[in-house]
Amino acid sequence: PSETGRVLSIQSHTVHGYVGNKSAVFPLEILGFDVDPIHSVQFSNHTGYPSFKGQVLNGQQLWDLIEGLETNDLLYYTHLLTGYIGSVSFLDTVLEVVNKLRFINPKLTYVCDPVMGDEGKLYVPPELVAVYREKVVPVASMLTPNQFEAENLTGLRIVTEKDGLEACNILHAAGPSKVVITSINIDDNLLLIGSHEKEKGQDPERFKIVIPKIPAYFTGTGDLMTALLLGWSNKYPDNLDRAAELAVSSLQAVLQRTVNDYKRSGYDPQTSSLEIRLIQSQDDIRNPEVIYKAEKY
Ligand code: ATP
Ligand code: PLP
Ligand code: PXL
Repeated sequence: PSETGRVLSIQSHTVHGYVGNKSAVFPLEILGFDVDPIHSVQFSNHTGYPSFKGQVLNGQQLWDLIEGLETNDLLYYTHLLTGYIGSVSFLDTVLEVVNKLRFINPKLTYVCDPVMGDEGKLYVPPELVAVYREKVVPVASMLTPNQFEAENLTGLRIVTEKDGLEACNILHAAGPSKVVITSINIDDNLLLIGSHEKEKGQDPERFKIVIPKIPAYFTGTGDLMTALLLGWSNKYPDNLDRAAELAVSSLQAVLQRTVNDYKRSGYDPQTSSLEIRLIQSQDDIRNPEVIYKAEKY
């Protein structure tokens, strides 16, 4: 395992609950990273609640923070992590941040969760899709779309395992050497597909992990998943399958604990979105027991 690093994480902040930076920063710190969070929004709670209030950072305000860091020579990062981004102007500024960080550290790893929607529905402005496809994917080192996002980025309809693998190939050709499609719905399972193109133009190493679907709806799991993939793939840079086994096993432990806690307090986990029991799961994040195994193709 190699050394850990310094992560700039540009994501949402919620006062209450665990999505965005609230779901990514703590696990990365547990895995030994220094994490500098920039909060792209500050909301009372995630947007799945009946209401929310708060502030949205614009592109200029993001750039102000970057300039503040630059003036003090604080812009050396090993990793940039981005998740949900709500506007084209903010995403364009993120692209400028990628450029600047790569100028300072040409080896910067940019881990991008191209959050656009789920289950056939977009929850970002439709203009963002083209910006992700044309400008963001080409500069990403690792990309972690879900099924719907991979469809939007590739133009493929993804129904089978084979479609998922095909989508990974298209995404590699567009830029990122590591691609993880975090979930494809197949019957009662979620299928994760990972692909690592170790040399440009060579056949990628590919694997899948089958995850039984828990009958509950969680929020912030995608954000936690991408953070864990960043963390473990930095420790195992040449074993994306190993990194994904560790990430999935931690995440499933968090989700099991979450469901059990809600049930114990007499709550039906199927009625609304659950806040993940992140802090209570710190041992499962630091030292996951690998229960979910990768199968190589
Ligand atoms: P994005 O952040 O890219 O929008 P997402 O939030 O849609 O992605 P998913 O792919 O849906 O992310 O989920 C991420 C991971 O969370 C999956 O790989 C899976 O391990 C886990 N997960 C989410 N919901 C469930 C569930 N109901 N049962 C089991 N695992 C789940
Ligand atoms: N729903 C809305 C309205 C969102 O803004 C987001 C932001 O990412 C999500 C769902 C995504 O949640 P998850 O990452 O758990 O799929
Ligand atoms: O990725 C989850 C997420 C991130 N940020 C905000 C959200 C959500 C999910 O609802 O509301 C602000």
